[in-house]
Amino acid sequence: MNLSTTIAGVTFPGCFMNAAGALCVTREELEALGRSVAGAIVTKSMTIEARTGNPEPRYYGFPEGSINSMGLPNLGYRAYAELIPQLKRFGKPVIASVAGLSEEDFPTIAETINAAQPDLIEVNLSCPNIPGKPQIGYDADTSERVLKRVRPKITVPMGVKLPPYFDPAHHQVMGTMLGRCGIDFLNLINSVGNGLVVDPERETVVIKPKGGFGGLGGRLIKPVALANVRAFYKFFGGKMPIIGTGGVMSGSDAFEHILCGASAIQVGTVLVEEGLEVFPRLEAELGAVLARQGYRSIQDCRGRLKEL
Ligand code: ERO
Repeated sequence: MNLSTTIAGVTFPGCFMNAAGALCVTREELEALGRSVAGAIVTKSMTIEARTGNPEPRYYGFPEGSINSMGLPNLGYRAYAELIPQLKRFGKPVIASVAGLSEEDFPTIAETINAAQPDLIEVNLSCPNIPGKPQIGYDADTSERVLKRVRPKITVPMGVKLPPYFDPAHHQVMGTMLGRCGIDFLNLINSVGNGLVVDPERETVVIKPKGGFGGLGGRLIKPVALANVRAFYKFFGGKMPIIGTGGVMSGSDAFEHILCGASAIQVGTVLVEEGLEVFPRLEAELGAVLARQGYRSIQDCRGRLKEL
């Protein structure tokens, strides 16, 4: 089965890739992604200065998913700008994930990273884990200001990684705003922010930062992710490329994302839990589901979810 796909004119040899944050902070991790079956290399979201991130424990996996409060551990944007040309030698697209601790950081990072010419740039407006800093993506005015400052700095396809929204009114407001910002693709969704997981035996939280509050990922967030992929797919009339992220543990989960409108799939929790071997497994499983359902490619079934 041909699982290649296209996002904003860039061709990916396979539709599965890591979600920003999952096994993609260091040079070694990024090179391992390059050697793997992953269809792209996505960097950790980067800030101006290198960061060690929040205190540990800051990631916890449990049967239904995961909770994290990593706190943006990354090498700093200058290091990633140097790495990107080397990563491109693996012959698959490189997606640079740009974050920031203030509005000013975003255009600064974007300009230098764009000069390193990754294949695409993803602007992360949805980090839930920096104490005292709300997610930009929950404020449409701030999001618009940031995106309009970043847009002129970027010549490669520019996407936005959004948090989940839980009301059609918010999809409407954000979709309308994004339509004014010259966005080339969306990545939906980041983790479901500020969840709380409790260990009843120890009577404790399971991660240290922010009193145990953190971003939820994995199996339990799939319906929220699918709803956001579907809502934005419909808002843009199928014309906005979407990377579906959230709750993909199997090829069948990926198929559901594609039916809802995703063109490619990112995996976080399952990659952290299973390692790089997850990519051939997901490809085999998705290939089998597509064949069973009578589709010949991802494009064939993208968005074809039936309503009752
Ligand atoms: O804590 C983090 O580094 C982090 N965790 C997430 O679940 N999503 C993020 O976007 C993020 C940092 C940008």
